[in-house]
Amino acid sequence: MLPLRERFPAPAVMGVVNVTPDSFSDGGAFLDPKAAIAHGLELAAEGADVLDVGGESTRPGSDPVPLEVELERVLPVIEGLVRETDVPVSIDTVKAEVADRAIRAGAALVNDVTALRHDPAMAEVVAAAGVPVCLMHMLGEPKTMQDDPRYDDVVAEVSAFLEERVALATQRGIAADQICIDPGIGFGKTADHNLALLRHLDRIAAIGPPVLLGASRKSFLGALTGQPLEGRDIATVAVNLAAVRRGAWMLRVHAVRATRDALAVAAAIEAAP
Ligand code: HH2
Repeated sequence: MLPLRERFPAPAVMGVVNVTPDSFSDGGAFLDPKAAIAHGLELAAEGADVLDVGGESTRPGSDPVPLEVELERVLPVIEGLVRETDVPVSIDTVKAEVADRAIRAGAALVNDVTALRHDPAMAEVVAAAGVPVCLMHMLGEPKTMQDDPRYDDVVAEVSAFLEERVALATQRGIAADQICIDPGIGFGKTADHNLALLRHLDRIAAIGPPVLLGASRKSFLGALTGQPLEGRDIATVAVNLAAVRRGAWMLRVHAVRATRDALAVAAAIEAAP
C-alpha cells in the first residue's frame, strides 16, 4: 500500500459524514442513510479526499452507543458511498467489530479517537486488514472529558502520548507509513489548551507521522468568535490555514468547499515567484 503521505498529498481534506442523532454540529441531520449518502457524495463533489463516516457521537457529555445500533447506522452508509464514489471512506469508531465490518463493507481507513485504547482487538483488526489508522489524543472519556481538563504542559503531554501510541501500533503490526496522528482538538482540552496545540502544531508534526486535525466548528471557535455552530466555518478555515502552515497534513471538516477554496488560494500564494 502507498504510504499515507503519497496516497493523500498534503494538504488533504476529510469530509465529516455523521450518522448520529446527537453529533455536536450536525446531529440528526443525516440519520437517514439516504440523506447521509447524499451528503457524503456532495462532500466528495466539493473535493473531499476522504469521507469519514461515524455512528457514535464523541461530543462532550455523550453516552456510548451499543454495537448493533452503531453497525445499523454506519454500514448502509459505507456500502452506499463505496458503491457511488471512488473517494475512500474512513470509519470513525472505537469498536474493533465496527471497524472490521466497515472494512469488509469497503472502508479504507480507521479513525479511532481513543488511539487503540478502547478496544483491545482494534490493533489486530487494523493490522490484519492492512488499512491506515488515525491515532488521536483524548484526555479521559467523552462523558467527562471537558470537566476541568488539566495539563502541566499540554503540547509535551499530547506529544508523548502520541509517540507512545505510534510505538505500540507498530509493535502490534501496523505499518509505520499507514499511521497518522491527531492532537484531538476539544477532546479533554480547554480553549487555551487547543490554542497551545495549534500554535505549536509543528512539534506534533515533528513526531513523524502525518498530522490530521479536527477543529471544524468546535466550541473554542464559538468562544473566540461568538458564533453559533452554523456560523463557525470561517473560523474553521482560519484555524486550518494556520495549521497547514505549521505542518498539518489532513483537515477533518464539515465545510469541504470552503476549505478547498482557502487551500487553493494559500497554495497559489506560496507558489508565486
Ligand atoms: N472530532 C470529532 C469526531 N471524530 N476524529 C479525529 N481524528 N479528530 C477529531 O478532531 C474528531 C474526530 C468530533 O466532531 P464531529 O464528528 O462533528 O462530532 P461528533 O463527535 O459529535 O460526531
